[in-house]
Amino acid sequence: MPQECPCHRIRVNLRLQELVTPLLTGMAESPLSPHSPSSASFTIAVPHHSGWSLPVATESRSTEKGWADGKLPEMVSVVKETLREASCTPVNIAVTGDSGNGMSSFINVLRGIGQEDEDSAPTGVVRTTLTRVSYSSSHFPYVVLWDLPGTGDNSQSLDDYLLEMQFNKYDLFIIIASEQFSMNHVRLVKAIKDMGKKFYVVWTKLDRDLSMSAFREGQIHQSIRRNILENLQKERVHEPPIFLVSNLDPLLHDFPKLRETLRKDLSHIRCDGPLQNLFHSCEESINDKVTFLKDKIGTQSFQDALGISNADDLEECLKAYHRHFGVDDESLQLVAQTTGEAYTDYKVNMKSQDLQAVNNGNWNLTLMNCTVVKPFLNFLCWIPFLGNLVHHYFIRMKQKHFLAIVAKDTKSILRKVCQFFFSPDER
Ligand SMILES: Nc1nc2c(ncn2[C@@H]2O[C@H](COP(=O)(O)OP(=O)(O)O)[C@@H](O)[C@H]2O)c(=O)[nH]1
Ligand SMILES: [Mg+2]
Repeated sequence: MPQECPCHRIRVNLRLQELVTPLLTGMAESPLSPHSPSSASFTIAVPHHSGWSLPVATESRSTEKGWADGKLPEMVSVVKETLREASCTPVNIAVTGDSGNGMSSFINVLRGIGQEDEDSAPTGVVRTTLTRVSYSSSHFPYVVLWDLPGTGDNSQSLDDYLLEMQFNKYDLFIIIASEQFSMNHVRLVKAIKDMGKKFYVVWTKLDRDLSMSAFREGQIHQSIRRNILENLQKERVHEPPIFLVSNLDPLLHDFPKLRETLRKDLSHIRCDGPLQNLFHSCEESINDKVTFLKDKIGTQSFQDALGISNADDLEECLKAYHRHFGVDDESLQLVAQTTGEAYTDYKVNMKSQDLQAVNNGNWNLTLMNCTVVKPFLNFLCWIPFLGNLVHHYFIRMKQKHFLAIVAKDTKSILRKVCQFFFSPDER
C-alpha cells in the first residue's frame, strides 16, 4: 500500500477549495445569529472549510494531487461538512399581500407565538404595519421573516413598492390573501415570477369562509383554489403551492403541509447550489485522477503507488483501483457508517464489482475474451518481440478500461451519497 501523506486531507480538498474560495468573498459581513431578528441586512453566510489552504501551483504538488485526489470517503466528508454549513445559511422570506389580509398574524403563527406576546408582530383591523420589520423563529433557525406593509395604498405604484421593500433581496415570497385574490396579488405574482423567485400563495381567514358559507368544507376549498388559479392563469403562472389556513388554528387545514413544504424548500434554497458545485468539482477531481493515472499506466511508479505487485494480474489491478478511488469494501463500509446506510447498497450497483462484471459490461473486453479473438491474441503472444508488444498493449488497454469503470462507479456512489445527505426523508 502507498504511504499516506500527513497533509493528505488538505491535498484531497485542493480542487474543492477552488470552488469554495469565490464563495468566501463576502464573509466579512457578519452572519446572522440563529434566532435574533436583523433590521436590514440580507447577509448570506456561505459554507467554508477552515482546513483548506490555498492551492500551490507547482509541478510536484500537482503530481501529488494526481495520486491522492478523488477518493470517495474524503469527498463524502467534505459533502457532509458543506451541507452542515450550508444549513446555517440565512434565508430571507418576504411576507406580502394586501393590507389587512393577515400577514402579521401569519408571521406570528409561523413563529409559534400569540398576538399578545411581547415581540409579536403588531396586528389590527386598521393598517398596522407601516414599515418592513424582520422576525426570527426558533422553529425555523436562520430564517428571517420580513413582515412587509401591505400593498393597496393607491398613492404608491407597485414599482415603488417593490423598490422600497427591496424585493430583489428575498429568497422566497409568501403572498397572503383573504376574502379575494385581488389585482394587487396578481401583480405581485407577476413581479416575483419575472424575478425567477419562488413563492407560495397563502389564503388566510379560512375560518370565516367556512363559517359564512352553507357549502361543505371540501367545496369551499375547491372554489377558493379555483378562484386563485383562474386569476393566476391570466399571468400564465403555473400552479404555485397554495395553502388555505386560518391564523386562529395553527394546527389545522394546510398549516402542517405548509410548514413541511417550507422546511424542504429551505433545504433546497440553501443546499442546491453548494451541493451541485461540490459534486461537479468532485467529478472533475475524479476525471483528473483518471487522466493522470492513465498516463502513468505501465510505469513502475504507477505500480508502486497503487501497491500492484503483478501488473499482468487484472484482478489485483482492479482491487488496487478500488482502493485507490476509495470504493473498496473497507472504504465503502466507512462511507456507509457516515450515512447510516448498508454498504452493500453501494456495492450492489457497482459495474466494477469483480472481474466478470467488468468484462461483461464492456463490449471491447467481451470481444477480446470471445472464443475467436482470444486464441488469436494468445497465438500472437508467442511471436517473439511482436508478441510481447501485443501482450502489453492489450493489458494496458484493459487496465485503462478498468480505471474508467471504477471512476464511473465512484461518481455514481458519490451521487447516491449526495442524494442521501440532501434529502434522506424524500428518498
Ligand atoms: N378570523 C380571522 N381573523 C384574522 C385571521 N388572520 C388575521 N385576522 C385578523 O385580521 C386583522 C388584520 O390582521 P393583520 O395580521 O394585522 O393583517 P396585515 O395587515 O395583513 O398584517 C386582525 O384583526 C386579525 O386579528 C384569520 O385567519 N382569521
Ligand atoms: Mg401587518
